[in-house]
Amino acid sequence: MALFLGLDSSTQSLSALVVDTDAGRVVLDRSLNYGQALPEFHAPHGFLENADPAVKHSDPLMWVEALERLLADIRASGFDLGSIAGVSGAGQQHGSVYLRSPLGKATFATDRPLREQLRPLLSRATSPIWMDSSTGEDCSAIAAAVGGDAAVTRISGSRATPRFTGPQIRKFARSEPAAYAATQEIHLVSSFIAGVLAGTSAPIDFGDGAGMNLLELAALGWSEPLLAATAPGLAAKLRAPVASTTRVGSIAPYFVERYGFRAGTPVIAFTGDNPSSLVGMGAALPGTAVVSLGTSDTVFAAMRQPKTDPGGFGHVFGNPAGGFMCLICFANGSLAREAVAERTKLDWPAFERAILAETKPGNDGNLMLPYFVPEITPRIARPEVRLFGSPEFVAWRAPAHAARAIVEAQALAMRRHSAWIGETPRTLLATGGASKNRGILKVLADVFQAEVRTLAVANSSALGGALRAAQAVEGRPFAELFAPFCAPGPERIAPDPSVVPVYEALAARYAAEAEKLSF
Ligand code: XUL
Repeated sequence: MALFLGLDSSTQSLSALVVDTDAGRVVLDRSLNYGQALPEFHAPHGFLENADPAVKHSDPLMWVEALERLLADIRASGFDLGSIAGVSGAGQQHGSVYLRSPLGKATFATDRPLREQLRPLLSRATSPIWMDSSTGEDCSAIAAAVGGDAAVTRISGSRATPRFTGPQIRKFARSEPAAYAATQEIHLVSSFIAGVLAGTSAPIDFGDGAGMNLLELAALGWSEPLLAATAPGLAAKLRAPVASTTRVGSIAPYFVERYGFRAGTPVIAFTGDNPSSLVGMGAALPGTAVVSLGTSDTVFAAMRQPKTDPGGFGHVFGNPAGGFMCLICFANGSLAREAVAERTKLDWPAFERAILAETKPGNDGNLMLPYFVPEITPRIARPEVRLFGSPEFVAWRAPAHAARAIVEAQALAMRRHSAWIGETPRTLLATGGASKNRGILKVLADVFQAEVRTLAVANSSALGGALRAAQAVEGRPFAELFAPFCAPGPERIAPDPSVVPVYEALAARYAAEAEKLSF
């Protein structure tokens, strides 16, 4: 029996998943929701309230307390953590933790909770997370200092992006210079949790490190010009980034004593939740793209070359299995689908029927621009919903056409903004809540002209952590691990080749209208 633990410290919850690689089975899958389990941290959705809607911070001690609570729950359930042969995991991307002395220098007494012992180490009480968009000024300054957006993209794989860590560090350094000067070590959520587990200053991996606007992709090291454009003395506060397969240490004595881990259990570098999901979906080899249909929608895929998006929307991150991955994030995902369902009074079965049985590809020329909230891709500053087509449709009196219109617009946006990758995926793996909806999957298949399949995996990011630990410790190739854990279900949703001309025409109309709104 070979058991490996994967953790996913995400925005709203912490998940733990254990795989038995000999048996090819998931033997434990548990989550803890911060809002429900830790009300004392006043973060019902994982982040703290702020008068400024652009500011989104979390308490990093909440993530640590969640770790302790979840491990305690697992132990109390009778699961022997001493049987774990390796640990890895993931964190929500871009969020950062600021320490006044390195984690590696701290020793933790086993008779007091970690949150108490870590509190004095924080040089910034709260952590900006990926939902924060308050750094527009810092993005402009970083871009200007290194020669413009194109230069930042060429170096780091993304243009200066408000939620990315570099602009967040810059804002901290200019608004709280004394606290910044007192900071000796800066972590991402991923390296912070790995460091706490291993009792060491765990380095940041290439997967998550690429979401900082600080990593030079070509050299896989911190970029001198970007460090200089971001904040003074930053290089000294970051450890050199490492490959995601790196063993960062062994489980700290604290966790051996308190939770029964075996002394010496290897801790493998943690990565970002999306790079980890790429592994957990079995999509770490080029040729398969993942469409994740969640609160926001994301499209990601492994890449053969670290190619950047000339349009400035896509990101390039390190692929934990080696090489690179791309990711494109759309803010109007489920939120927008829900808004249309509500407005048309269609429940989900009716929404699915509307697409599959009551309308046809191209939607009789009806088109929607569905920006119910400000959009990241394309950049739309204010909510903006526009309808073009028949008078009935434009007046919101054609519910079935409205259902197809939102989904076609989303699929067309995904296709348009992932075209820069330069590879037409043969298969799309769909995940997330809305991937249960056959109508949405059929539109994706037709628009992308790719077969769409779904997986049974729910916690793909935690699963990715467990598989990465197994790969690093046992040396098993990923392909061997993917077979039992990431096999797609039997259903295959095939594209209809006869609709290609219809979607070529609609894609052109969608692009022209979206262009008029974006900045
Ligand atoms: C990706 C991103 C989000 C977070 C969510 O760039 O910002 O997907 O990783 O946890």
